[in-house]
Amino acid sequence: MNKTIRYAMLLAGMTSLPAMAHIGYGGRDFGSFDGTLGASQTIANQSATGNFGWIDGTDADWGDSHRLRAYRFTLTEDATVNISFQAQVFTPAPTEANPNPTAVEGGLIPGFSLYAGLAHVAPFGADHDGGAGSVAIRDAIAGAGNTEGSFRALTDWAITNDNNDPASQFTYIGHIYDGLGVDYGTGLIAGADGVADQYVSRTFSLAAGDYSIFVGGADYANQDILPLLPYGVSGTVAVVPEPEAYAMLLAGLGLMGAMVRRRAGRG
Ligand SMILES: [Ca+2]
Ligand SMILES: [Ca+2]
Ligand SMILES: [Ca+2]
Repeated sequence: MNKTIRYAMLLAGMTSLPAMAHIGYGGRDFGSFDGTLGASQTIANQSATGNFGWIDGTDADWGDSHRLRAYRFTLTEDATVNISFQAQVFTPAPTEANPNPTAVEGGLIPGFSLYAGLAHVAPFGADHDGGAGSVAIRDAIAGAGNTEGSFRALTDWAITNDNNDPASQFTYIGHIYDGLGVDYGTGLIAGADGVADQYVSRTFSLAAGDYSIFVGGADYANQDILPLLPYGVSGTVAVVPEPEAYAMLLAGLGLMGAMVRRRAGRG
């Protein structure tokens, strides 16, 4: 579609929505974990606007971070964590501006990327795609006017606030998205989980530090469907055994099984 027409349609869609939130973690901080196995935190009743925010950050013109939700967590020690997100239907709490909210859409096709690093948090101003500093960061890499936003799902990216504070750096660690895989003309986007069940889960072995997760939809074609609706999502971060330890445990169980069988055979 002609870029100008698409932009006009986007603007038309935005006027019917509440004010767009810049990048923030309010209500979406999974908290702090040490290496204690089994520690876990779930955050439900969140929503992303539109069902395409994540996959739109895999293409040549990058993506708009307003179409995703940012989450954070902290590891005080090295740990292996499982991160999962799934579609969720819920009715938002009433507010003064919206005393009778309707239920969110339940059809989120989730995708997420994990990064080391955090966006600016208070007392600093919130990061957003439209500020002069953020545009300058993008133009320096992709050329002037070649991007629709700062979000990149498959690699590092950076963004800043209206005060031009030193940029927030997101160092890419990994990603996953729901379903059999999307190809919008440039080949299959790697990282589909192979099961279209509106659920994604991936395990990462991480060093101590601060992490951001950006979650959004993976329905590339959906970005032309207006108005943009909120799609509900629930997510969990859990400390799990290292893959190596888990493999050793399974091998150990297998060995015990063999010994038991041999003993039984002798009897
Ligand atoms: Ca894009
Ligand atoms: Ca787009
Ligand atoms: Ca899945």
